[in-house]
Amino acid sequence: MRLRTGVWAVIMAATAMAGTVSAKPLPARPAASAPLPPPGTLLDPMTPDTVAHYDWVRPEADYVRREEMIPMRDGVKLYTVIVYRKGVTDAPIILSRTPYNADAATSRNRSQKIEEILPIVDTPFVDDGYIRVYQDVRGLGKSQGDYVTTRPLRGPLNHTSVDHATDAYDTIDWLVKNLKNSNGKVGITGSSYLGFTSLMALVDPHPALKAAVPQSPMVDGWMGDDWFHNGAFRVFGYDYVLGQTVKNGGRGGIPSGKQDAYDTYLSAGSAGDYARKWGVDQLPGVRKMLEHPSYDSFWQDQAVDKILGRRGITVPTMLVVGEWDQEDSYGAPAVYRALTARADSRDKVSLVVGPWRHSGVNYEGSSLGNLKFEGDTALQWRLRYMKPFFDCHLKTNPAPCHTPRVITYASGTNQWEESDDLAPANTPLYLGDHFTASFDKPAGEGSESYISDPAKPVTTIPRPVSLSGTAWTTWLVGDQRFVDGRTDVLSFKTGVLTAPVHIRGAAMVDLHAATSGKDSDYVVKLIDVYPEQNSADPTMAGYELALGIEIFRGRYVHGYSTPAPLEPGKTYAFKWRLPTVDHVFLPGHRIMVQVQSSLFPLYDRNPQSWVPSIMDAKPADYVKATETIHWGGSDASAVWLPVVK
Ligand code: PG9
Repeated sequence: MRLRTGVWAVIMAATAMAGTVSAKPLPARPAASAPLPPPGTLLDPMTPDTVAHYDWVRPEADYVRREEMIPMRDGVKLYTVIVYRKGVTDAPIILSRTPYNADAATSRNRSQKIEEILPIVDTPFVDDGYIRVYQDVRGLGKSQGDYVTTRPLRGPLNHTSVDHATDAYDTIDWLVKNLKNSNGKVGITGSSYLGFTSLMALVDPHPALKAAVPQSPMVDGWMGDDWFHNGAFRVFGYDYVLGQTVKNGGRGGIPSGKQDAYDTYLSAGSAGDYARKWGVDQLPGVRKMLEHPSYDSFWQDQAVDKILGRRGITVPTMLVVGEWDQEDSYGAPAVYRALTARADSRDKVSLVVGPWRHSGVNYEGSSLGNLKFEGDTALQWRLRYMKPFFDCHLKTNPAPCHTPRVITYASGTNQWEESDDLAPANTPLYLGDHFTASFDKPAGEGSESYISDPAKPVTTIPRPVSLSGTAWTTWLVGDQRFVDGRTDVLSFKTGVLTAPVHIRGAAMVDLHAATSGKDSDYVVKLIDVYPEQNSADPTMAGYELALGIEIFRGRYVHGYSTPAPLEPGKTYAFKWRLPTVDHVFLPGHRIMVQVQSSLFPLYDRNPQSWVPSIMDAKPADYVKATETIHWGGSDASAVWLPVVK
C-alpha cells in the first residue's frame, strides 16, 4: 500500500505550561511530507493521521489508470487520466478535454472493473481495446494555468500563445509519443463544453488526430447556444458561471432560497440589476456578458462555426445534436452548414440528430419526458454509428468507412434514417384568418393582436419555475397546453392532417409583425398537436409537443450587431431559424404555430421601450405594448418547413 505522507502538521508541543518548563525536550517530529518510518518502527502516538493524498490501490483491477501532468508549449501542465484494459496493444486513443473534472470522470465507482469506473459510453471502446483519455482543461480541476470560459482561439481576443487548439495538439503529441501500446491514432469526443473542445482540436490539427465526434457543442454563445438566443439573454447562466469559476462557494448557484425562478427574476428587474443584487456582477464571466449584449466582435470572433467555416477541416467529423437540446441546439447544425458549404470539407462532415435532450446521447435514450421511443436510441446510435465511425478511422487496418452524411431519428415514426442532406426550408405553412394555419396562402389578409405586458411575461414552463434538474432537461418536450387561455399567446392551427408531414432540418420563421413599442421580442413555437383521444396512452391525448421553440429580439431586425429602435406601428419581417429536427406529423394530428412576446424566466424581458442595453433597463423602462401579427397578402407570416419530399 502506497501512502503519501503529505501533511505532517508542524506540532510544536507546548513545552511551557503555567510557567513550568519541561525538563526533557520532546522528540523532533518528521518534517512536512517526510515519509513514515519503515514498518517495524513504532509510530509516535502523536503522528498526525491526516495525509494529503491516497492513490487507490487496485490489486485486482482489470485496467491500468495512469495520471499524468502533460506539459503544454507554454510550460503549463494539464492533468490527464489515461485508462485502458490491461494488456492492450496497438490501441487507438479516444480523448476528451473537459472542464468537469477528469478525475471524477474516470473514477465513477471504486471498482476493479474498467467499465465501472468510466462513463457507460466508453464500455464498447475499452472492451474493444481502445485507450480512453480524459484531461482537465487549463485552469480547472487538477490542471495548471489560467481558466477562461470557452477560451477563444489565439488572435484578437486571445493574446497568449495558447488555446484549446494548441492544448489539444500538445496533448495528442505527448500521447502518441508516450503511450507505447497505442497505434498512434487519436479520436476526440465529448458533449457540450467537451464538444467545443473537440471542435477546437480541428484547428491546425495534430496529424495523429484522425476523427472527431463533437456532441451538442457550444459553438456560438450569442447566436443560439448557452448564453443568448438571437439576442435574448439567459439570465440563469450566472449560476453556471458561479459554479464554474468560483473556487469556493459557487456551487448551487445564486442562493435566493426561492422555489420559483419566475418570481426571483421578476422581482430583481433587468439582468444587470439581478447580477448586482446578488453580487455576481463581480465575476469576470458575468461581466463579460453584461458588457457585450449585442453581437459584437467579442462574440463573432469566437464563434466556432465561423472559425471552421473560414478554415475548413481536414479531420473526418461527426457532429451530434439532440432534437430537444435545451442548451446548445444551435452549434452542431451551424458547423454542419458552414462546412458543407465548402467543397474541401463537405465530404468530411456528417450530422446526427437524435431524440435527445442536451447531452442525452450519453445516457439512456428510450424516453424523454412523456415521449417514448423504440428502445434505447442513444445506445443504438453509439453502437450503430459512433463506434463504426471511430473504428474505421482509428483502428489499424480498419474496415472501410460507410458514414452517411445525415443520420436522424424521425420522432413521430420512431425510426433511424440515413440521408444525404437536410431538407431545405422551402414549404411555407401560412398563418391565416380565425387562427388557422395552412399550406395554402390565405385568400385575404388581416392581422391578430395581443398586449404584451412585461409585468406579466409568459412563463417558460408552469410555475413554480425551476430551471434545473429534470424540469430543465425535459422542458422542451413539455405539453404546451399550459399557456391555453393566455390572451398574449396566439395559436394558429391546421385542420386534422390526412397524410403525414415529414420535416427534416431547421424551419425558418418569417413573422410579419408590428409593435406599438420601440422594441419587442417574438417567440415562435412549432407544435405537433396530438389527437384528442388516445386510450392506450392518455397522457398523450391532445398533447401539444413542440418541435422547436425559439426567440428573436426585435432590435436586431436590421442585423445582430446593429441594434436599433423599432418604429412604432411599422410592420417588419422578422426572420429566424428554429432548431434542427426530424419529425413526422402523423395523420390525425394537427400542426400549430404559437406566437408570443416573452419566454420568461428563461430569457430576460424586453422592456419594449428603447434602451441602449436591455441589461441595464430600469423598472420605468418596462412598458406594455400592442403586438400585431399579420397574415396573408404582402405581409404573409409563415413558418417555412423543411418538408421531405
Ligand atoms: N452547455 C454547457 C456549457 C458549455 C459551454 C459553456 C458553458 C456552458 C455544458 O453542458 O457544458
